[in-house]
Amino acid sequence: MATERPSFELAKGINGLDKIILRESRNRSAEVYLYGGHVTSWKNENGEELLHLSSKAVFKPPKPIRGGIPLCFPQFSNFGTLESHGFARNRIWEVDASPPPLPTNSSSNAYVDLILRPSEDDLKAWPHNFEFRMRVALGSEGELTLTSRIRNTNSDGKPFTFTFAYHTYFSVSDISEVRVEGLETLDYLDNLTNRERFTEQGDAITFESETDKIYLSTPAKIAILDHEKKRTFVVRKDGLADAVVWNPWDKRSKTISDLGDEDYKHMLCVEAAAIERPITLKPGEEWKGRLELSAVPSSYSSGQLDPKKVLE
Ligand code: TA6
Repeated sequence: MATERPSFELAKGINGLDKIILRESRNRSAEVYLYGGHVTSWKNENGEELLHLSSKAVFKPPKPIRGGIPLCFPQFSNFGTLESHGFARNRIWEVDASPPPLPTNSSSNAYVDLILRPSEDDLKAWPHNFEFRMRVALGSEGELTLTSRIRNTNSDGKPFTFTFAYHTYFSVSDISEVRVEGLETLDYLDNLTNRERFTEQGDAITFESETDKIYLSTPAKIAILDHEKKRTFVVRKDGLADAVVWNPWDKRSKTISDLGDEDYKHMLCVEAAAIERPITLKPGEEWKGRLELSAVPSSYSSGQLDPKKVLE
């Protein structure tokens, strides 16, 4: 259990925006912008960046930052009447100096607690009082954990309902050489065909064209195998039933102004999410959604790119 006080640095990032830097032993680090409560960097002991940040990312409100880990709340995509992916990703968050206790298994004290509360304007668009607390922690093994706690603080007795995603952009060496394991045989909604429902066939998921799928009722662990880098990302999630897999590929990339034309080759979004069954909270109730990311050498599974061993 971490008993020490959190250890982080507050610094100025791009365009003078405030950012938090977390450092762990052996060069490992992570960066979080208060703008969006947005993790923009996660580096391993060799200083290698593990998240993809768009080569054309715009660090200028109100444009959300393209890459890293945007937070989709209170709405995923256009599942509702709000702006796409909700407003949490383009609001200024604050450091939460006295969060309610949150037990952790890590001995690391490289973490920060952030909080978002709605502004008057937010309340006009979405008339619900909430407290969205998020802890970003860099563990002693280099794992990155994001724990979100969302509480209904309405005083009018009304419940509210939301959808949510950690829209994580992983950095991969070559998208054509990447496989995702853990989602095979599951049902998904295909965003490219009006969210028609299909069942995934075959083995691991590989990529050779635009992909935008919402996998439903997914397991707690998903592996992303980067053959060229001999690296496996392991996504562990809790409270987040669904998983979105997105790569815009070449044509669609050209329609996204803040994404470089070639970026799609080096990124893959695998997003722990709650979409199919939105979360409803009564006043006073709190929801928790946890994401843990680790990056392990694929040799970790005895020299083979064998995700089953990682997933077991
Ligand atoms: O999570 C996949 C997705 O919803 C795609 O449909 C795609 O539009 C992507 O997110 C990016 O959305 P954004 O609003 O950041 O351009």
